[in-house]
Amino acid sequence: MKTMLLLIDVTTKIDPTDYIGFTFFVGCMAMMAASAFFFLSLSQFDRKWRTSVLVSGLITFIAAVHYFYMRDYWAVNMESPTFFRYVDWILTVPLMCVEFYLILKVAGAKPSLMWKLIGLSVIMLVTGYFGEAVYPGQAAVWGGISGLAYFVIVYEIWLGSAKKLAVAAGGEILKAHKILCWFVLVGWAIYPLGYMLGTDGWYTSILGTGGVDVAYNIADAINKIGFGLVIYTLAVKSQDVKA
Ligand SMILES: *C/C=C(C)/C=C/C=C(C)/C=C/C1=C(C)CCCC1(C)C
Repeated sequence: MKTMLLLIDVTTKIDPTDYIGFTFFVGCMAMMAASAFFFLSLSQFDRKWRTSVLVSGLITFIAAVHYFYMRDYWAVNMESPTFFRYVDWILTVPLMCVEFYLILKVAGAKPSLMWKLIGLSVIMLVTGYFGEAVYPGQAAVWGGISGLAYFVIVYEIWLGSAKKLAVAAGGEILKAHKILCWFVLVGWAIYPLGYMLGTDGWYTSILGTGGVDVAYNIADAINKIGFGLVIYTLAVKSQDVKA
């Protein structure tokens, strides 16, 4: 009974000036549309690329489900759905690390590279969650630790062993790797910015507060859908070369 009332509430009362709620709705639809696109395109790819495109679809699909809950949560409580946000990330960010591994496999990437990136991303997200939700009084410290893990990921893909494998693979794979690297350097950098807008620390006097959900929602759309499209394009191009 209680759930029913809540649902009625959500569908009837959305403030027309609630632009944050708007980005939750658009995010939800964009993630759903992207998932349909990736899943329905699967049959056109051969086995080598199918897994990569499938993972792209899983990333946007997992996000779509979380956005469905997050937009409800926001509409009812008018506060950041931090818990759902981090559950989404802890599933999707490691999958993005898997994508790096999958496209570099042709150049001989080992599972150890994948686990290293996954491990770093988990450290980045767990410490971020501590700062944002568990120990908000020490948000700057936890954010700093999280930022270090993020920095190591950036180093690994831009200059470390992942980069060497991409160069060894060459061609379309190197091109795609480079674009994904830019996503991680620029697109992912929106998240620490959002974090600083949503927590208190030395940065608060400079940046002010608010807008954290808009930052996260925009970043998610860019990174999850954009990332998937890079993989999709790589699969299409690699297939053309073969035909
Ligand atoms: C689809 C979701 C993605 C790509 C999420 C990425 C999240 C991050 C790169 C988060 C990074 C953070 C920092 C680097 C420091 C502050 C805490 C975080 C977790 C917001």
